[in-house]
Amino acid sequence: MSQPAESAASYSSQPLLPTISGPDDVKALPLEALPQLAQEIRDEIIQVTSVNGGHVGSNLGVVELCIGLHRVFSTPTDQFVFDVAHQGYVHKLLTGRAGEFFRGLRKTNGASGFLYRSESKHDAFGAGHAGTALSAALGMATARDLRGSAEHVVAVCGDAAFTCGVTLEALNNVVGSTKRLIVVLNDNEWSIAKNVGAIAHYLNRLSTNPTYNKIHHDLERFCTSLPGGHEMHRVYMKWKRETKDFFVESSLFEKFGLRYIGPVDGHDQEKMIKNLEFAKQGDQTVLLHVITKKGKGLDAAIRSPEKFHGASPYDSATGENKKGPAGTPPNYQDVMGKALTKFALADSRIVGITGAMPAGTGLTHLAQGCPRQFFDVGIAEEHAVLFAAGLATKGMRPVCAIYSTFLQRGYDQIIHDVALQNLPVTFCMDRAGLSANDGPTHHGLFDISYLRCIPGVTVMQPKDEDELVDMLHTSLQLDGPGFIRYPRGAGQGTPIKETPATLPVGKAEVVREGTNIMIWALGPMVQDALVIADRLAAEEGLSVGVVNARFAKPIDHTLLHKHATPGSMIVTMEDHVVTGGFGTAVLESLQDCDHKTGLERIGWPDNFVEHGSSVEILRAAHGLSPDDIHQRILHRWRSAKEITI
Ligand SMILES: Cc1ncc(C[n+]2csc(CCOP(=O)(O)OP(=O)(O)O)c2C)c(N)n1
Repeated sequence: MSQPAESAASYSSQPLLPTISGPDDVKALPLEALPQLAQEIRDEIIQVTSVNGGHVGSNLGVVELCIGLHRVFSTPTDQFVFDVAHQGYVHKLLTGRAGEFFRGLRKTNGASGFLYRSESKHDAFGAGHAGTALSAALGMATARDLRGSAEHVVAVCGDAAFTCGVTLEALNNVVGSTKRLIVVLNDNEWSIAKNVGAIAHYLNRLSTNPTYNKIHHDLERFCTSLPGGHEMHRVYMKWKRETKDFFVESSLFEKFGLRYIGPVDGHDQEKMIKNLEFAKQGDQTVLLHVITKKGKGLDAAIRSPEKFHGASPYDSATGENKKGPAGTPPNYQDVMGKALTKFALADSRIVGITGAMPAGTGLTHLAQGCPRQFFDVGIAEEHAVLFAAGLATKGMRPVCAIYSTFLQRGYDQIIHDVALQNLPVTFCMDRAGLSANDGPTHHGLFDISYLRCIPGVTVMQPKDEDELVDMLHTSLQLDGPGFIRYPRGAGQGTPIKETPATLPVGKAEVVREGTNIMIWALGPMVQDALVIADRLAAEEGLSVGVVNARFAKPIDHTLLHKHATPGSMIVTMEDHVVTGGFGTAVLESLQDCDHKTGLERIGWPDNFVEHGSSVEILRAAHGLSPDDIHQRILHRWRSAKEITI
């Protein structure tokens, strides 16, 4: 399905990509070889992502841009800061990571799907969350100035990065921080979904104003055709900057002290190189506005940019997703989105808010079923939370659907604006727990710890998708903030009741009674706990009970203390860091009442967990496979008995 490059065949019959072991090899190629290199890079990205999944569209769109960057600048001395860093595949392929390592993209021991300083000296700054590039690049450029060195710092930002508050904060500080910085604005008009808001509209006007662009293209062609064209081109670019305001209101970026260059066709390799060279000259802070096509080279990705933003494995010929096993239960996100739509249709006070992730959070269902009650605010989690707080003051029942990891952005707003004023905002924290192949920037492993310390909040996790609907229903009736965490991917296959239940807040559910050991499990860990309990009973003759804890705050102290009998043992299980998590809440509760019961807390260790091929592989690598947990519980039980004897 990859489209043939016009001149790809004309340079060499030998593949070029295997000859690229670093940026110097990119520089050594003649200009005529670059279309073939671009085509091979696209083929490789399609080949690898069709098997491993990954960020297809964003990377196919930046091929010429990244080749241009490595032709004009020299990493690691010069530094590129990629926003989100999900579009770093081309950069990886040009900096010595092609071959087996790249083929293992997002898999255990393979290349990460994002950029990490620890992965390569060419990765100047790590990321996975959006909007960080401009601030970080500004810091690096300022450090360079203070230290008196000469390297270039280039921030590469997508158009959606400019919907992030932090990008705008950095923009506001360019003038006061440095006199030399290059910002490449890679404008493809898409976030994950279509980019939203006034800035997206403004960029669209900048790139599509027909009068301006016609004059610009004619004059540029004319200048470069003259003898001494380079100088003419320079004079022309100056004129262009100065006249752009006349055609397209005013160039916003100039007001922030960035010389605006563009718009430039990001797939015209020669133009890309020429404009990057121009941006590199002298002491200046510039913004190079590059227009690219998300998914270029793969028809299916051009047709469906949202689906191919972060795609699961697909057929490279048809673009169809490779089928999972038959009968896979629906994803948690879809269950939530459909339930919310049903509730919103029955109650006009209910509204759903997403920060640029309508499909990922399941809010597409609401957007389609109840569009007036749906808001996509862009990559603006802080604003999403505050916006919800404002809505709640007027009697609305807002639901913020934000991945656990991205809600970290809205922490002050959660405390200062929602919790302190006890406003009834519901937070649906998708991707809570391990997000295996995306890695540490995307694991949702900290939310219980960062929420549990806030007074008055309710934090819960359902054991299955039916209970998720109950929790949403319950949270929408709370007088204050409610947080529901649930994992990525498919539910347990539990049928959803017609009428949801209102759960008693702070009450756990005993799934199975036991007298020796009680496992208090949170969320889908309940299923694992049942398997472990069966095995401990069958192999060791122990009576092991299982509790579906449901609430990480408030926890069910009464039931817990009932289980904390002398000689028995309590085990907690959570898909969350053990530090400050649910197990710690249990520990504190037992400690406060001076219970001496043995307690084993199972959760992720106090480390950043790497990316890996699957949750199972990562659990095994960190001593959290069901077998490891079984052994830990048994070991703890036996040692406690020895001490008692
Ligand atoms: C704080 C945060 N919120 C949400 C996301 C999810 N996310 C990843 S990429 C992306 C869109 C990026 O769009 P853009 O910067 O324009 O780059 P493109 O993929 O279009 O090249 C979003 C919303 C994120 N990474 N970080």
